[in-house]
Amino acid sequence: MAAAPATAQAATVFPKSHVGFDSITQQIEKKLLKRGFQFNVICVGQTGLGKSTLINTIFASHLMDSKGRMSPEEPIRSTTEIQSVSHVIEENGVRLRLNIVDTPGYGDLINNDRCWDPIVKYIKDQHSAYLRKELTAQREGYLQDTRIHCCLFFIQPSGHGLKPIDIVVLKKLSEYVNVVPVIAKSDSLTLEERAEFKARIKEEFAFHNLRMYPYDNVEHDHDEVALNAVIKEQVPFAVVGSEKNIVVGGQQVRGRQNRWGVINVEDETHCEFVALRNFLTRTHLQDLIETTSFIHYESFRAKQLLALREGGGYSGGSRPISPSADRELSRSSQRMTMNGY
Ligand SMILES: Nc1nc2c(ncn2[C@@H]2O[C@H](COP(=O)(O)OP(=O)(O)O)[C@@H](O)[C@H]2O)c(=O)[nH]1
Ligand SMILES: [Mg+2]
Repeated sequence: MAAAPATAQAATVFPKSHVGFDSITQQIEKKLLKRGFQFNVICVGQTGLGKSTLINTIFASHLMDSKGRMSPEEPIRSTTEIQSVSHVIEENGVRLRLNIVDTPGYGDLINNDRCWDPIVKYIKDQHSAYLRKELTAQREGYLQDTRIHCCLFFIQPSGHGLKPIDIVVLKKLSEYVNVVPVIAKSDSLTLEERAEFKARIKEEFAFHNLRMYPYDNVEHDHDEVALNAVIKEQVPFAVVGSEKNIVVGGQQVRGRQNRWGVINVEDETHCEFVALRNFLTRTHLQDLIETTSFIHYESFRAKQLLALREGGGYSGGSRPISPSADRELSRSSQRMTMNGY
């Protein structure tokens, strides 16, 4: 972003009677509520790690079919191609359009050479589609946004560490998207094993310089820095998902029965599901959306504009860009140069 021009510090004036501009916050809220919000999540990880189940558990709704069937008559489904499902969920008048993208269980095959390519391509294609819309001369007032705001990366609860392929894929993905890693099915580890596994994964993140979300930002205030420090300590979240209710102490809770007893998904002493859900929905939803736009999309856009300026042409999308968009692209590229990009 361009730096604001320096101006003399203005003194604050308090009007003598109520003017009414303080209602701007309600005006904005009304407009935003009418429009609703869009949140796009992609799930990456091997088949059977509980991706569909976790999404359904986070949003407390049956949004994705799980291979773990709801009834024994249903056939077993497994994900073989990138698919997205959209739902509008509503809470206290706030509408959230949720787009969940399920990816083929990468790493399932014998030859996993470049198996991450379709996933990375999918993420870039959404940036490219947005750029195209942004540059189209007669653009609509509101752009449909399919850019991925969050990539939930499922780590197998092996107890050993990341697999070499995980490191390669995490490196690639984190260039384009906010990556939130989770230790899948953490009920298969004891609390000690879980702590050791987590420490090992953290070491690997640091050693391989893997940049996980949330990021440091100079604009963060003291509270945001403190909150992010807590989150960074918790990442990767050791989660358990379940769509089944079980009865604990006379109460219905979402949980799993395993050979050691009952896991209450929402009990913070059992797993970190609640911490993950709070992080994704209650504290960082807006930041995930903003970071996608200001960091990931901005860097994609800058690269595309640079490529165009250097005569390489627009290389982001699979379709050629329209002549009017091309003209707008070069104008916008000039503007960016003037603004110091
Ligand atoms: N033990 C355990 N099993 C789980 C958990 N989450 C899902 N499962 C089970 O694992 C199987 C695969 O889950 P699914 O969500 O379809 O995995 P996906 O292929 O990654 O989408 C199902 O039988 C689920 O009930 C979990 O946290 N712990
Ligand atoms: Mg699935």
